[in-house]
Amino acid sequence: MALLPILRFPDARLRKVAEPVARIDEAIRRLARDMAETMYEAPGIGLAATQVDVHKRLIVIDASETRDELLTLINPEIVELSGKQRGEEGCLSVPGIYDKVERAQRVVVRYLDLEGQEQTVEAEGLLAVCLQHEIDHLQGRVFVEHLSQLKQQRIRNKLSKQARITA
Ligand code: K1U
Ligand code: ZN
Repeated sequence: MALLPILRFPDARLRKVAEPVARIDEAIRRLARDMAETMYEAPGIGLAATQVDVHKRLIVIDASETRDELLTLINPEIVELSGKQRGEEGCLSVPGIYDKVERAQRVVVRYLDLEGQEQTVEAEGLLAVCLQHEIDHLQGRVFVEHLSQLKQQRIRNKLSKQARITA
C-alpha cells in the first residue's frame, strides 16, 4: 500500500470533473486501498480520487467513531436529498480551514462496490455531509466554494502565506 500526495486548494486540478469508472480492475482496487490508507493516515473521514489527482468517480469514507466502517463508493450518484443542516466542515485539500456549510440533512446515494455490485447507502448527519462533500469533489467543487467570495479570498491568502513559509 502507499500514501498518496493530496492536492491543495487552490490547485486547478481540484476543479476537474471526474469520469465514471468503466471497469473495476486491480488498478482501481489498489487505488481504493491507497486512498483509504491516505485518508486514515491524514487523518480524515473521507477522500475523493480528485484530491489525489485521479479524475475518476471513486471515493472512500469512514465517518464512524471507531474508524472501522470503511465505505468505498465507485460511480456514486445522489438519488435523493431532503432536509437541511448547517455544520462545520474541513477538507484535507484546505488544511487548517473549517467553516459552516449548509447541506441536505439526509441523502440516498447509489454506487458500485469493489465487486461491481450496485449498492445504496441512506445517511443522515455527518455521514450525509461527508457524502455530499466528497461527491462535490468529483464535480470539481471544494467546500470553500460554498462560502462568500470574501471568505474564499481570505482562505487563498492564508494558504499562500502558509505555502511561502513551508517552501
Ligand atoms: O474531503 C476531505 O478532504 C476529507 C474531509 C471530509 C469532511 C470533513 C468534515 C465535514 C465534511 C467532510 C476531512 O476528513 S477533514 C478532517 C476531519 O474533519 C476529521 C479528521 C479526523 C477525525 C474527524 C474529522
Ligand atoms: Zn474535501
